[in-house]
Amino acid sequence: MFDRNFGFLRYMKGTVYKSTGSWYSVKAESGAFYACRIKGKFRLEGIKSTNPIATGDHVTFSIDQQGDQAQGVITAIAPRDNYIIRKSVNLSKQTHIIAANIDVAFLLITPNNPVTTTAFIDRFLVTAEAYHIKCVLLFNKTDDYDNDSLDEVKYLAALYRSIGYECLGISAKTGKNIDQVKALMKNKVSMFSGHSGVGKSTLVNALAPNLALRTSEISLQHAQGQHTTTFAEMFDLPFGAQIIDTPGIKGFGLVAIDNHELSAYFPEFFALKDQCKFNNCLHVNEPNCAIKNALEKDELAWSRYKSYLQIMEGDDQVYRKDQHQEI
Ligand SMILES: Nc1nc2c(ncn2[C@@H]2O[C@H](COP(=O)(O)OP(=O)(O)O)[C@@H](O)[C@H]2O)c(=O)[nH]1
Ligand SMILES: [Mg+2]
Ligand SMILES: [Zn+2]
Repeated sequence: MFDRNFGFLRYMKGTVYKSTGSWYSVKAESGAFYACRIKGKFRLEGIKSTNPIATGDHVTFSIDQQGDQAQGVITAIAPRDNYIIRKSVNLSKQTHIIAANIDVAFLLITPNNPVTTTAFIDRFLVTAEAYHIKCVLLFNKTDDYDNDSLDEVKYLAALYRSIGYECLGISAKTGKNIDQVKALMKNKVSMFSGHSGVGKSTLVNALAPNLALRTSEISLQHAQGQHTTTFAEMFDLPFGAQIIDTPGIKGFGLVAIDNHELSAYFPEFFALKDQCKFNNCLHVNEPNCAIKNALEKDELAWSRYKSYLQIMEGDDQVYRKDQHQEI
């Protein structure tokens, strides 16, 4: 194809590693990075977004050679497997896409220092399910567990494994099972989440020394300030994996979940719901509810049901409809 000046216009495919709002750093299949702009409008089905292209997006771009400086123009964006959002700071109806095409979300959990509750874990898993992102639970600081913590983590790992979630006990400090984390990350785009203090930075450091990520180092107050917009950034790790760093964000942005949709994001509830008497059963007050029957027989965990009710009743502040907040 020729451009106006009869020079060759090269089209290339690449992945967005960084976005600043007007410029994008795109890594081409060749491995070279190009600074790119957007040309034209990108309409994305169903999303009112302040930013049409985000870190993790797969794009097509053309190269415009201007002297020594090769500049790219993004001309197309591939359909996303998934994306995570947060509500835009100023424009109430708009959302900001933080990142796209995440293969695995790792949730770091510690029983103590800090405490990670099942309510928090379940809220995270529900959001990951709603976003169609695979989730792995990493119980960190195993080197530091007393007997009670060990029992609790064993119980939780068995519970979440029975639902279908991969669980791994690790120590970012001693390196225990870090190779298994690497194996889970290989050839994939990963994201790490969890409360402040669970060991995210220590883990990233164990995976890739010298890569100082900003993960959650910026306070929420700062990140929500008027002129600060959160931009995620992707990094290559030396063992053939990518990590998406989301400064100031400890989890996902929230999707609005309808009460009738909610049990679809609890896989073990979803597996039973066809056996409820009413096909629109919310599993709360209805008779002959398969989920409540299973709970009575201890075939389902009460902690999961409690989380389900909390999310449904909106006790959980962040789960109001039409709100997109971080968790
Ligand atoms: N004993 C122990 N301490 C850890 C481990 N991982 C992290 N820590 C400590 O936990 C604290 C918080 O870790 P950090 O990586 O900053 O957590 P972040 O806020 O999630 O990034 C630091 O004092 C770490 O040294 C671990 O596997 N074992
Ligand atoms: Mg940190
Ligand atoms: Zn039911």
